[in-house]
Amino acid sequence: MTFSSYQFSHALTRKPGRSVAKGLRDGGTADPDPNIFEIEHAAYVAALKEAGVAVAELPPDEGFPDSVFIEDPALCLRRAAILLRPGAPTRLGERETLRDSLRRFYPKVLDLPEGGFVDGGDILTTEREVLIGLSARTNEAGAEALRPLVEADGRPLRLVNTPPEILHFKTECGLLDEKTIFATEAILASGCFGDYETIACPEGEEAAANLIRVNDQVFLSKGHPKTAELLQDRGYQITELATSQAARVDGGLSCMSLRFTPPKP
Ligand code: CIR
Repeated sequence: MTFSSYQFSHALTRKPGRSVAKGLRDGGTADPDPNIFEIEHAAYVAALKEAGVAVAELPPDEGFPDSVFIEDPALCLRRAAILLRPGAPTRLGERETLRDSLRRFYPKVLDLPEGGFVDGGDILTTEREVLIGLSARTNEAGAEALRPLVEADGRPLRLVNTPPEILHFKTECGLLDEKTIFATEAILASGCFGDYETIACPEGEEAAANLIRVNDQVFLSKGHPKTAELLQDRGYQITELATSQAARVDGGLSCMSLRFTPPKP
């Protein structure tokens, strides 16, 4: 069986800890409630399983308040997994907490060389390329250090810009299928998607753009009725999930899992 860039057999997740209440955030949002976060996270994990994914769930890591956002410290490719270097100082150490877990699935776990910074939330992989959005967390030195590792895995890396008001590139875009990307007007205006088909996120529902395609399902953040209708009209099957607590610390659906298909030995 071959897997495309939205079909996955496995995912790695990490339960939120009590310390998630101290997670990083840009605005003055209220602290997330760890109990409600746990419930929303459990529903997310259940939806991954329902979509046909085997989920390896890691325990909370109280030392890293943002570690529920497991997508940021690593990148899972076709043949190798790469431990990245998250750009927020309090998150840099998260990379090491994933080494052993990734080794269970990947014979090759590589390290992004020191120097620059890259957050996984800035990386969008498609069938034919890997896009990396430069942002406040991902710089050019990090992206260029990543290039040879990604390209050795078989796809070119292309640098694009994340609009400055957006935390991560994928905060406001996501892959719907091999040729279609869903994105907000802010990201679309940068012209970075070239000849992909694009679907614009309805105005006022920008938080819905952090969607993920998982096998036959599109996971969509609850409370975005215009987006839900738009995607259903286009023939996508959607699974709506509550992200009220992740949103308080600038997180969403994509960042709460590493989705991958382990390479064949
Ligand atoms: C952070 O600021 O790093 C976390 N509070 C949120 C990370 C969200 N990750 C993502 O969008 N990929």
